[in-house]
Amino acid sequence: MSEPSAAVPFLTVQQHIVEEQKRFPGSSGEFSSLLSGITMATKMIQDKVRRAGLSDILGEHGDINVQGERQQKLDVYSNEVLIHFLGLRDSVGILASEENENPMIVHQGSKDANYAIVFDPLDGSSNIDVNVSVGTTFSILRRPSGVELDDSDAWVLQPGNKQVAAGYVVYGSSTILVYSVGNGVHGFTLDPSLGAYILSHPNMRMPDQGPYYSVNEAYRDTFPPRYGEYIDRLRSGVLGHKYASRYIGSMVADFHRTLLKGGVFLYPPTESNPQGKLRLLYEANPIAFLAEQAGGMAIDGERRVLDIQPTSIHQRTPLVVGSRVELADFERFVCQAETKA
Ligand code: P6P
Repeated sequence: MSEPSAAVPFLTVQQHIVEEQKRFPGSSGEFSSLLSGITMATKMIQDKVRRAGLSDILGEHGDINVQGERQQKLDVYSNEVLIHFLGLRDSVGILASEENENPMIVHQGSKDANYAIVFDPLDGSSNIDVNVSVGTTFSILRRPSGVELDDSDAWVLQPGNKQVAAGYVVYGSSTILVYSVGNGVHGFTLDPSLGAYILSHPNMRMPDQGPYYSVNEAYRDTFPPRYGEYIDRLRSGVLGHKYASRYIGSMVADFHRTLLKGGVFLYPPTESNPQGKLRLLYEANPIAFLAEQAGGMAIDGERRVLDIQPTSIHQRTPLVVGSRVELADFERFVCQAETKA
């Protein structure tokens, strides 16, 4: 069982969000209700992830999802659990998932339905069978004024700077929930003996500079040339030290390390994914929100990710996210060079 320490008060995530939502006059407990949907669902997901090798849940579900990817059984389970628990909240009007082609309307006609939740139920799921960390990402948007439930696109196709909350759960050597409601970034470690997420990383700050760059270098030949030259700069020591490379191939895990240790994570445009591989609404936006709240930065190679106006629910974007020193150098070396070109 986690023991309280003088440095960190012994708080559950529910107790923490009650304090946080006092910043939102009239929020009437909506956030704690929404977040309890996330915590309940992810506790069930992590239980399956931890036992994936023991139950008949490994391997492919056989179906192909909207991304054209073979659905892993855990993908399907995770999606169904999140839809169930988030759909129970009267304050939720729209759910949108990486696994579903279209947004889902819940609580038709409820006057309290003021939030849309966009999520990737199990990011990195291709790593499940080889026991590599995977994650759940979520983004919470407020209903645009004057928009009805049946205009579900209007609810979700909002720029990331409209997010009222965002976060992820990383199912790694421990299960950690990281979230922000715009008042800093806070991390909670699941205590299996209590079945509760306990505050373990209050007020997380991304180091101004880090030791690592994180990119799939197998595609380097198809990056825009300046990206490869930028990576060479990091390796050369021009920023004060020679960077090491870390790449897990699971965005949530790669970002979680970047948040804790600093550095830069990149998924550039490639030949097979000229718009980048990562999804704007439920991968890049929540990550960018957290990065900025923790003192870091997130761009799409040209502009702030959070300022991108989405045009479709599953649209992709390039992503460069991380510490201020590395991102400022990227902007000078890559963005400004391309502007001059
Ligand atoms: P690649 C996992 O499939 C994912 O969507 C992200 O979690 C991860 O960052 C990326 O794809 C890895 O892609 O092309 O390097 O295998």
